Amino acid sequence: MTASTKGARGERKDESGAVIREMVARIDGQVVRHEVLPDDRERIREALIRFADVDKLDLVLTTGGTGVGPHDVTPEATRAVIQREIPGIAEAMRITTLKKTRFAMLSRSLAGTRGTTLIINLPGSPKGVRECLEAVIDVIPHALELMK
Ligand code: MTE
Ligand code: CU1
Repeated sequence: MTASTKGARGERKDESGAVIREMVARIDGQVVRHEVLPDDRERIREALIRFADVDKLDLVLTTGGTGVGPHDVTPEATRAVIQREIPGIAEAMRITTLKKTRFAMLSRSLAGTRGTTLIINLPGSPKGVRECLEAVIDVIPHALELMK
């Protein structure tokens, strides 16, 4: 799920979506849904609940809206839907990628579970998505296995 007000209006191409597709293929996963939503806490919250409770997806990766801008609300929407937080996933993304980009400390990304769905926030830039997923992707299959 891409959180981008400009993306939702069709004013910005979604490059992070392609990076997610490529990274998910590394763990033999396949992207079955892709939605671009505006930075709207309620819309994002509703979509996350639907992905978990109705579509019952294994993994939901969000991109964007994790920073400290006035419109960045993805972590708040995620906080409202997860039942169990997995702080280590977000910690690993920040610790690992801080060595490359000091700005990594500005992402407020969260990760957690809702039912059998794992939800992970990623920053908005394609570079950020790649770096953060590289830091955690190999552990995701084991997490999903444990959640069943
Ligand atoms: N993390 C990594 N690994 N690489 C990056 O380039 N960009 C940072 C940070 N996390 C970045 C990153 C920047 S510049 C910002 S402002 C925050 O993520 C929040 O980005 P977002 O609001 O697009 O989610
Ligand atoms: Cu930034």
